[in-house]
Amino acid sequence: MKPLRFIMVGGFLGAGKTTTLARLARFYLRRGQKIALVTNDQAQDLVDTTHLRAQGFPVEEVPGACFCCRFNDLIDKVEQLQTSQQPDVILAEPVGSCTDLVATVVQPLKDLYGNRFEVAPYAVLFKPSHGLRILKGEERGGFSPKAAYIFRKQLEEADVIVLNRIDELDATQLAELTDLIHAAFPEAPLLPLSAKTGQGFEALTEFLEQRGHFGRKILDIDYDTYAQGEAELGWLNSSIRVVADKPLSVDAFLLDVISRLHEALNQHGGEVAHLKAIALSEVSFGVANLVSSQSRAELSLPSRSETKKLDLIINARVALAPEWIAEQVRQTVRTVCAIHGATAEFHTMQSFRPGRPQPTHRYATAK
Ligand SMILES: Nc1nc2c(ncn2[C@@H]2O[C@H](COP(=O)(O)OP(=O)(O)O)[C@@H](O)[C@H]2O)c(=O)[nH]1
Ligand SMILES: [Mg+2]
Repeated sequence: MKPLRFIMVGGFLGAGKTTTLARLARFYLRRGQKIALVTNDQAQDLVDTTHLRAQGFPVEEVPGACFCCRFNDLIDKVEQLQTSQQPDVILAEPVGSCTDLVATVVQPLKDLYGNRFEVAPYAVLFKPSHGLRILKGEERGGFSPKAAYIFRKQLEEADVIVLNRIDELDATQLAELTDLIHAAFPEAPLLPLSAKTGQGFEALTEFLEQRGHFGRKILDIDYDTYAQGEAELGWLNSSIRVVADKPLSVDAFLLDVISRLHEALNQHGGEVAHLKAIALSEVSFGVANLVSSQSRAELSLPSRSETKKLDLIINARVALAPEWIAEQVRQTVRTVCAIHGATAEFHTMQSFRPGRPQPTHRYATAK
């Protein structure tokens, strides 16, 4: 059997992984290659999985912990996709608070499954909103030093650093970020790109085509700091049925939910790593995002539709107590429902702090 190309794209929460993978998926499909995706989260009800499926892609999800801790589940999901889709390329998105993926995922894939998978160079997205503050060493980079530690470690193990969102950067900002990244990670090639517009995307696809000595940067990492940094984030996944008397605007509803949550969370000073929501009606779907406390809520994918019934999924990763985030989500959804003449029925509400990562495998040296 021809080895299956395995492409994993890492990066912090909200860096643009899902947007990049969806663009890569469309690129390979246009080239006549079959693709399938594997997503990953600490819990069920991941917005990204629903979003990618709604775009028509075959997607399997590894829930419950990161790929490194659920390595065998990752293999199972890939095998399921091989049977159902016969893909040429697997696109994998790890959890955005996860690092040490070269030692725990890339190396085991190469060593234990080298005859079945051909692992592509490991690309990690750089998120400007938090990255600028963290690399400048600002007193509060938006997160504690332990969360900033994870952010840096993710980039340290990259074969290529992808500076995303260049559509939002002017020449001065781009030059400043480029200098900071080169100074912090002098050995890594740097590709500036916009996953949103596609600018610079060709260089990424060319880089990912390469074969050779990639996926070998094993981190020197302190798992205590890593675990504590991850546990500082409150994690919430919730699914909600919304029913209205009269048709409501899906986009206005979504934006209201994310903007009002943003306001509520800001009042308590907890940095937002990523807040996102997807709303699905019978005919359409829309997605709204917020990628940092300093950013603005945006409708990343408008549905341009009205409906009397929608299924809403909310994911929040915020440096605040998870119970408190859950309470804000409940209150905000009820308030927005009242404004739009609707009622909410909460189906699931999972809120917690991620547990200590315990990888299935960890390679101390590269094979
Ligand atoms: N302006 C801009 N927005 C982007 C870009 N890439 C991603 N985004 C937006 O950033 C948010 C988070 O992106 P997503 O792909 O979900 O990030 P992930 O958490 O790393 O998977 C979404 O609102 C995207 O639309 C980009 O290149 N430019
Ligand atoms: Mg994602």
